[in-house]
Amino acid sequence: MDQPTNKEYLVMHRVGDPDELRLLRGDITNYPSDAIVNAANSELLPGGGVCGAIHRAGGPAIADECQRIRSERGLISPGQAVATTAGRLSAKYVIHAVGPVWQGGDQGEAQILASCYHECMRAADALKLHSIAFPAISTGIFGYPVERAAWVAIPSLLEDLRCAKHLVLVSVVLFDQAALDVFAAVATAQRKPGSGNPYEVAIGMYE
Ligand code: AR6
Repeated sequence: MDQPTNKEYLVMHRVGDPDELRLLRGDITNYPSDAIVNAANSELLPGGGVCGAIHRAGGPAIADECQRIRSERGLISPGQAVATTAGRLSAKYVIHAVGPVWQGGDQGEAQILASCYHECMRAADALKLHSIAFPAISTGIFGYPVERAAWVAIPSLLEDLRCAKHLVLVSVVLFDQAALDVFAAVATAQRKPGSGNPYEVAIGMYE
């Protein structure tokens, strides 16, 4: 399956009925989902990138709750996630996940990144949410190569979605077209014979 060119598209990765992993381009701050995930820092401070955008759009209630959590729990380790209010956002919760800083790949970065996805999925399912949306954690300021991140994110999310009790829709909202193309290519490659991935993948177009 080739990726479309010069068109907006989304990738639908059907895991069951109605469970679906969706990959698309967009701004996660206005994406409709019960929870959106923030690519956070260990201090849970409003930073740059998607974190800054989420705090700006959601307003000070998010940073206030982050500060409360920080004073109770201390630093959040890479690979962990905590849920807060979503403030003014349409989501019910923001789940703050601390990704790994890329250090060349032999410092456990992949395991830490997988843990981020697993912890967010576990938290959202425990909150009995039906939908969750992720950015490509660690692939901006933290420097994780996008293709390697996709090879961690997609199998982690598929595995967790299959086991989830409440979650039925998991979206990965990629900020730029290049990142979506990479994630779409990885999703498609996972369907290759012998990949062991039994799921159906479809690419839908929209104008
Ligand atoms: N919607 C979706 N994705 C976005 C958006 C958006 N509105 N804005 C950026 N991205 P980054 P990290 C993408 O740097 O690498 C912060 O300061 C972006 O293109 O936000 O995990 C935190 O506080 C990239 O692909 O997060 C931490 O200190 C992806 O989101 C540190 O940066 C992640 O990029 C975390 O770095």
